[in-house]
Amino acid sequence: MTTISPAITPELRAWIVAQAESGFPPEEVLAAMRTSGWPEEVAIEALEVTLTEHLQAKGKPVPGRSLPEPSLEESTTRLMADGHEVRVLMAMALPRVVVFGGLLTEAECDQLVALSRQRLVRSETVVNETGGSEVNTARTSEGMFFTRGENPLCQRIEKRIGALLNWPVQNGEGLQVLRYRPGAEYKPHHDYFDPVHSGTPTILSRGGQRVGTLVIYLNTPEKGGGTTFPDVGLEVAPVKGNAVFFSYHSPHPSTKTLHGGAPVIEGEKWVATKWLREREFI
Ligand code: PD2
Ligand code: ZN
Repeated sequence: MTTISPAITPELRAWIVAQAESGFPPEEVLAAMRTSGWPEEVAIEALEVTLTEHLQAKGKPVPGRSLPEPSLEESTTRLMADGHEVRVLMAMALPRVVVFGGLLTEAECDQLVALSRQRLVRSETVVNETGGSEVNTARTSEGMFFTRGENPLCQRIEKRIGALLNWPVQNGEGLQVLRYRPGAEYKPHHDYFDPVHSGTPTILSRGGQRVGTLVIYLNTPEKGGGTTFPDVGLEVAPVKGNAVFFSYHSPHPSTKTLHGGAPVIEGEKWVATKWLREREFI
């Protein structure tokens, strides 16, 4: 994972973790750092970065960190998102999964497909060592990325997603559109970036970790193409205009967010994916 400040040496990191594990509260660790001459701002950043990384690496939630989440306390059946009514079809606690009905209208789905069709190229996946991307047999779809706010349709959809999931529009990556032809699939994977890989710091420098995913179905395939969550035996049916949302508080399998796109058996499958980052995505 990233080490933003060069001041955080491996020795300092180990010392901070040891203090925390011995039960010293962060204020006392901070006071000790101040006494040994660390400027307050540098000490706070070192503490924050080190303890966040330590908790994340252990798959534990980071206190005070919020996640994208629909306001289901307002209603468990329908929500208003930027003036658009969305149905809640299913909600699950672990993994945190919520399935929405009617997130996009039929016309919006068709427009998104029309705007992306000519720009599709064979999908690539992240190369762990470098943070770059390459073609991979685990993902046999074709895809393209819109930049955030690229056109009025993207702007409208992004605003709706931001309102639905209570997450800043700026923290979202641009919408990605994927087309799967018969036989194409996306083998089970996690959407977060694994901290152990050497390419991860480069990816995280653009807005931190991914903390949530929204896959929107832009058509209804004839057969196959569900979104699967193998850890819990869940399969979400791909229905035009509907969407599946899931969030993950840390980049760890304990979030049970392993998921895949099952092979399309008949017809095509089109989806738009919105990934949500911790901070502004640049
Ligand atoms: O198309 C899907 O169902 C799917 C499955 C798994 C999409 C993604 N992951 C993704 O875009 O991350
Ligand atoms: Zn995925």
